[in-house]
Amino acid sequence: MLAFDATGDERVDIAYCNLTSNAGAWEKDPQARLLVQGEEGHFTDETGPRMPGNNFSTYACTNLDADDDGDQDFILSAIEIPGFNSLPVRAYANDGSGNFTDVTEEVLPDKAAGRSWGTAVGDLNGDGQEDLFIGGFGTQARLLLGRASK
Ligand SMILES: [Ca+2]
Ligand SMILES: [Ca+2]
Ligand SMILES: [Ca+2]
Repeated sequence: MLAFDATGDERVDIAYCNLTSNAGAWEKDPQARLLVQGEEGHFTDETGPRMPGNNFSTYACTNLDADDDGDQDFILSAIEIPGFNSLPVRAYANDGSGNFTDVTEEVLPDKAAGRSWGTAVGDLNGDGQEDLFIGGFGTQARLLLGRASK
């Protein structure tokens, strides 16, 4: 679960990702969800209009400003369940108002696939760009170095 301002109104929102089950049968909807904070601290589930639909399960998610445009984007470590199969890590770009679009194919290398597990963000090579580490369960862990946008 993540708490960050997705919508750009300086109120913290809540995003979370889900597994349908612990590698067993389909049990619950694994849709990643976004709860938007309104006035007086009330949260509304705005997943439908704001988030891409997903049937994959997600072990972990993280937020970072991946495209350097000042808003927080979203990374999901996706796994196919039932089964326990590798999938590409997903990247969702924020339009600045908290509407997310799946931009995986444009921004992540093909090799960013696996049974992805926990994720962490930090500038590991000291170039000022955030980098992304993706753990793997029985598959290769990945380190993706951020590049400055042109
Ligand atoms: Ca907000
Ligand atoms: Ca951004
Ligand atoms: Ca870096």
